[in-house]
Amino acid sequence: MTSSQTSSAAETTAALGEEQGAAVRFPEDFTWGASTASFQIEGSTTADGRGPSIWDTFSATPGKVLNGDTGEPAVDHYHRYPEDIELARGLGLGAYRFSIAWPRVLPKGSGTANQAGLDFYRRLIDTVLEAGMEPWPTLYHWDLPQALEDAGGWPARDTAYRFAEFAEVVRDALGDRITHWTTLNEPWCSAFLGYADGAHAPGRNEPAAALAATHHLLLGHGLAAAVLREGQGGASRRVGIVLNQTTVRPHSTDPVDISAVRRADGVRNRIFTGPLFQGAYPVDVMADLAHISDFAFVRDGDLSVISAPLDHLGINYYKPECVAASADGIDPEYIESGGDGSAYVGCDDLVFVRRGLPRTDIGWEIDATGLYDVITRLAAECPGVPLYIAENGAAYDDEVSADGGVHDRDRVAYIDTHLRAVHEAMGTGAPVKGYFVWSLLDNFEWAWGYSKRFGVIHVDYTTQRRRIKDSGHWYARVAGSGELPPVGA
Ligand code: IFM
Repeated sequence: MTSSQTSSAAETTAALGEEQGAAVRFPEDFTWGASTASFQIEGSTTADGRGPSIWDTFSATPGKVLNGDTGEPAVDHYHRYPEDIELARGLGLGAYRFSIAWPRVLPKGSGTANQAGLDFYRRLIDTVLEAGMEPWPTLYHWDLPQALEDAGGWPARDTAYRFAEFAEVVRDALGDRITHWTTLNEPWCSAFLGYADGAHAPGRNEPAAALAATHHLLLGHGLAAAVLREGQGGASRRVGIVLNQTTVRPHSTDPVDISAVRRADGVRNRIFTGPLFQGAYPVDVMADLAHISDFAFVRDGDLSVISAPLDHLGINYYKPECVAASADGIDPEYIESGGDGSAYVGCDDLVFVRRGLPRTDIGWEIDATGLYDVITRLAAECPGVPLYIAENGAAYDDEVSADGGVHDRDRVAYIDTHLRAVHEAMGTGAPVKGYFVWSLLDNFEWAWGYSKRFGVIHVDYTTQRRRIKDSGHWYARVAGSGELPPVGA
């Protein structure tokens, strides 16, 4: 590779390399946690009054999810949460991040709350607290009530108001037990994978709708954040959002590739950070997308609701992207097909390129310098806001060995390298306050079904038996000591 961006990545790698091999210490008050999400682990999709979500509908549609997998029974966390929280406690974690299924609480998305659904989350939260961990709920991790999709979904403005209604119900029922709240997880996926690319629920291929969905997700975030800050205890609540920003690198130094990066970065990153941190959609992004949407969905006052200051910002990071203006001269083997390309609305002419780096078993290239770049960029864009790595981890085809263990050395190496990148970014002054590994448990990996395992705890999907993987034992040592051991130790 000959790109300038690649050489900047190499420089960063060299910088990270200064720490490779050495023990690395994190601050005493650093939060060590693990993340999960409701639809991916709970199962019991019709129990106790839960209504259908878009993922129930989507996964029941032939051809949408690999092997026809659905959210049933997932890893039966709905019943096995005491065991799962006990396992997390045993790893010595300080925090457990999970999401609250909107259709369990408001089966039709709006209206009468389902007490049994709220009771489940109260029991879960109490169990987390009793285990000495801090519960970190996310209000929306993609399981939109189907009734709201039937009414238009996120492209419809009303959904943002229904989300604020959901936030109010949850706040009133559970607000006395929670400090750190997250409104949305990865709104890019909800908007662009769900409404443009169609690989995620609800599976629509409507670029203009994806842009409207983006705005209404952000508006929903702003409205819900305000609701969470109101009422008794509101002043002590910390409210944030989790974004999956990534570094977009150019395939070469050719100005056309640099321009390709500007466009892809616009619809992946800046379409969110502009409204959130500057109270405006970037002018160049709106110009790039003018042939798709006139952004008339933005109404007076929306942007000030969206840009209310955050108490914390979550970063989910797995891989960087690399784009080229055209496929000319690129080995076809390196051209991504079936990747996220069609989710980059307005970028259909661009080519997403692999750089020939090692990949995890979901096919994602491993490059921790991308995480360093995302952290340092966001630290500069929203100065002073505490940052949390809300998800980071790797999918590998784990097997249970004859000795009963799961020896997932590749996952340990992935997490270790990325934690070193976090530490390096902190060395530049980035206020990273915690790290949540994705994921506590193997689970339903969306369109991949159960075929991709991200957990630091293995789940046998036939028996539901849990086994802590080597990565789980390793992560427990890191969390317990606050220190990354020297590589190879
Ligand atoms: O499993 C997902 C999670 O739900 C959201 N972030 C990325 C993970 C891995 O794909």
